[in-house]
Amino acid sequence: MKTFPADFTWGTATASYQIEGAWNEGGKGPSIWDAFTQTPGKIAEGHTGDVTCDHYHQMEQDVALMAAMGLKAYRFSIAWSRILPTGRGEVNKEGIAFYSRLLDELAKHNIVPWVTLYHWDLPLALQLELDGWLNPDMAEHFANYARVCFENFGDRVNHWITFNEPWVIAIMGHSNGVMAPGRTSNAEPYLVAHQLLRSHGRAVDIYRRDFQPAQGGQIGITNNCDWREPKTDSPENKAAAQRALEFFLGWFADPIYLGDYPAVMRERLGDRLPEFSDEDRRLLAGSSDFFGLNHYSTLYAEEMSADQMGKQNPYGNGGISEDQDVELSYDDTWKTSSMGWSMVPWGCQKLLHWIDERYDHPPIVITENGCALEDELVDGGVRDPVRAEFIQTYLSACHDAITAGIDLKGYFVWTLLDNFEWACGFTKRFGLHYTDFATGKRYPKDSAAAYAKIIADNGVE
Ligand code: PNW
Repeated sequence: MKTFPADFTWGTATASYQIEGAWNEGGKGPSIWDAFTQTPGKIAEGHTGDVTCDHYHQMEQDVALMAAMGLKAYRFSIAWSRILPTGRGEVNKEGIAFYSRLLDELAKHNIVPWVTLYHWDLPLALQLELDGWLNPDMAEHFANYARVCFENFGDRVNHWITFNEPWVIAIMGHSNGVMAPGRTSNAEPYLVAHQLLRSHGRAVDIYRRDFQPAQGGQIGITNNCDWREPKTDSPENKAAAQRALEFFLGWFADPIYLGDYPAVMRERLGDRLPEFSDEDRRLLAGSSDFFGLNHYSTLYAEEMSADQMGKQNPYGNGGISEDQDVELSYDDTWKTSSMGWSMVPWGCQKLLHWIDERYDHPPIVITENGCALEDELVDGGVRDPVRAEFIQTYLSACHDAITAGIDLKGYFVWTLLDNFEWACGFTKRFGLHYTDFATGKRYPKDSAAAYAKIIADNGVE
């Protein structure tokens, strides 16, 4: 048995748009995801999050599922447009009431809430009126929204995450257009990323000054990063893998931990990469109490050959390919999930070491890890040994990292239950529980029991 530290956090994660439904109920305003999914052609099979898991109406039952697994923590996100229907102005009391009930229900079961303020569902009005994250004024609006959340929920929330995966917002929302608001540009991702970072800095400043002293919680940001393994030992390929990691994670973590964007990004992007003001820099420095990491997969990286340049999908390759000149590939021996993502536990371990070294040993929390499979409901159950093995092997790699001195504090499985998987709609199932979207019923998969056992043992075999 590989036993974890006694205070290790065991959780699952979800996001508002993916599970809540009730898109136009309870005084909620529309978000960019409502508009995006309701636009024909954007989502697989025309699916939307209008209803999805209907968690808005089934919240108590969902907390009961968590309690049945012995979960210690639950990470969820707040829908900004439930709190402020147009993103600013009057607070919607029904929205506050919903999340208050959720927090009280979690408290009843001793499940610790980890609350994400922004998991991609921007109030539509802010997109239409202000151009969303392209607008420098967004920092003020986000900070005001954050303040409303700290005021109303901070008595019960001690773990805040400002943003989920700014990389996805920038690249998939503004470069390849796969995610809302569905823009395609080579310039906008860098501008959007800059405003997301500034907004994070502002919200953290407010929390630290006006709430943290009395409430005593922690605040941070969650970034996503997959591992990039040099395809060969050549200096070019090693440099390519390092460059890919700096364009992926360094882009967002360097300004917080090291004071500015990675030098390699500045070299390659020049004026396309905005500059931080002194004030921004001051607010960003040390603005994360923990290093939130969403990690799913691994690919080989190599220097892009001249004959490949321009032939690749310009927006593919895990970033804007011509900006990083990195070619990515799979190893044929790797298992893949139904997302086509490779399952490589040692990649997770190497990434934890990379973070530990580059950012001077921060406390790390894996705020998402999991896999999508072709699950089938048979006799009210789902046999998903591959998911159980995925979790077990990734946790085993995490344990090795802890043994080697990495300060890993917690792990959240993505996700509690099958839900609306963004552009893939309901075609991809990541849950520990099977959701029958026709009836709204949930069924525990075998992996839910496997994870419950890991939690009960506080360790993996
Ligand atoms: C994360 N990529 O998204 C999100 O935080 C979740 O909402 C989502 O359901 C989950 O992972 C599974 O997709 C990602 O292409 C989306 O690298 C895309 C990527 C990574 C994470």
